[in-house]
Amino acid sequence: MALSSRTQILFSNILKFSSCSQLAASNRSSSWWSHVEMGPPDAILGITEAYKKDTNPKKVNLGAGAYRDDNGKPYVLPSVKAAEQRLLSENLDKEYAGIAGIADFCNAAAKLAFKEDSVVIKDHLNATVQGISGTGSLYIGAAFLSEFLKGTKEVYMPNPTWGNHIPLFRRCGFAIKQYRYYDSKTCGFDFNGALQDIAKIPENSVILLHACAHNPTGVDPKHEQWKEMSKIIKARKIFPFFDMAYQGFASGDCDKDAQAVRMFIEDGHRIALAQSFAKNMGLYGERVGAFTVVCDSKDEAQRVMSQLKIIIRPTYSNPPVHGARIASLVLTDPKLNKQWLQEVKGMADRIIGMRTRLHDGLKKEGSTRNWQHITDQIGMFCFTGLTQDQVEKLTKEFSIYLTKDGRISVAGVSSGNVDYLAHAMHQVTK
Ligand code: PGU
Repeated sequence: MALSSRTQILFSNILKFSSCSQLAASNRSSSWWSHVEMGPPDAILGITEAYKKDTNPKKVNLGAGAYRDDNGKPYVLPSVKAAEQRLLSENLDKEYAGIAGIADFCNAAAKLAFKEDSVVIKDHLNATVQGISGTGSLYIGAAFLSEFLKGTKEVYMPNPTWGNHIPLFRRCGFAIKQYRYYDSKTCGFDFNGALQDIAKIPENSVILLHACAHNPTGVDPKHEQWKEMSKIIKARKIFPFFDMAYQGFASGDCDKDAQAVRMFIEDGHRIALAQSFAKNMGLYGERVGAFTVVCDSKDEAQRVMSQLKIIIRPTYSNPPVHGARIASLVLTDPKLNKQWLQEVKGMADRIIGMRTRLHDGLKKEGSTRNWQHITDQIGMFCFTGLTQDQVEKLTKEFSIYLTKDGRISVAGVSSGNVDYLAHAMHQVTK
């Protein structure tokens, strides 16, 4: 039966349309995402993924910096558990926090960093917001500086630094530069190199400083060296941004570990500060942190605060409440606070003990190399000096997982694996 001419036109239009859309589909190789390439695994968190797949019962994960107890198990701090139980009994609601987070938490975090009697706290010079742990706090900070610091849009980072600093600042529009930090000959701080490089940093650039327990090297400037750095950073009009992810983990004492931050304030710097409670409260997955800009006046701090909120609002609207409520209670309840400070010291001391046992174990194995840096370095990490080949061997032959740069998380070393680690390290370095 012949089709009417109108129906014929309709059919031919449908055919034309469908061949057009086939063409469009073939132009984009049939999928919206066919051009998306496989990205590399994360240099730190990718290690944990590889470790989980390994079936060797002797496997050891020294990749990500996460504290383990001496049985190799994740550690929920008793002070944190007690705070959590108290919060549960209070039957709190789950309403949104404000954009800047829980105010009591922000105040307590700032006091932990600057100390209660600091001019920052007494004169209300701080604009402090709750952040999504250390990373989210750094990100809000980098976004704020990118928008409001009238400067070079260059950030100078220690070489080396925590791997994630680089893409984080880059995404916020900064050009990434470095200053000398680690001296592989001495396995220590390259003080002269750092000073020379800082002296060349253009005015109004940002310098990123690890407040304590430098990651990945475990090497911190000494008090007098910080003093010199503070002087030159001030003279050159460079903006200091402190990343304090390990307060308490370097010396076991939260006040001592804040000495660089407090010294810069005493020296008249206006700083930015990112804090994390992942490590010192073991609140890793709860994502508790804070970001502070220290301002010239209370009024300026309020204006800065308003802009931080404007950045946060479209980013994640407002931060999660549970972890910040825990941290707030642990920081403000005198009994819980005292208990927590002891627990932080306990974690730091266990790590220091493991450094000695690893060092002695290598000697017992017969290693003639100088391993003194294992005990000299501080904080969660040891920058072993192992080459990439040696790291690969450790992983392939002994199922010991660590980052390619030879960094081990000493927080993952325990009585049960320290001898095995010493043996394996000797085997790949002898
Ligand atoms: N800043 C530094 C210097 C860090 O080492 C880390 C964590 C952070 C900030 C961010 O930690 P938050 O968990 O966001 O508070 N570095 C660890 C943990 C694993 C990772 O890379 O995130 C590490 O192993 O280097």
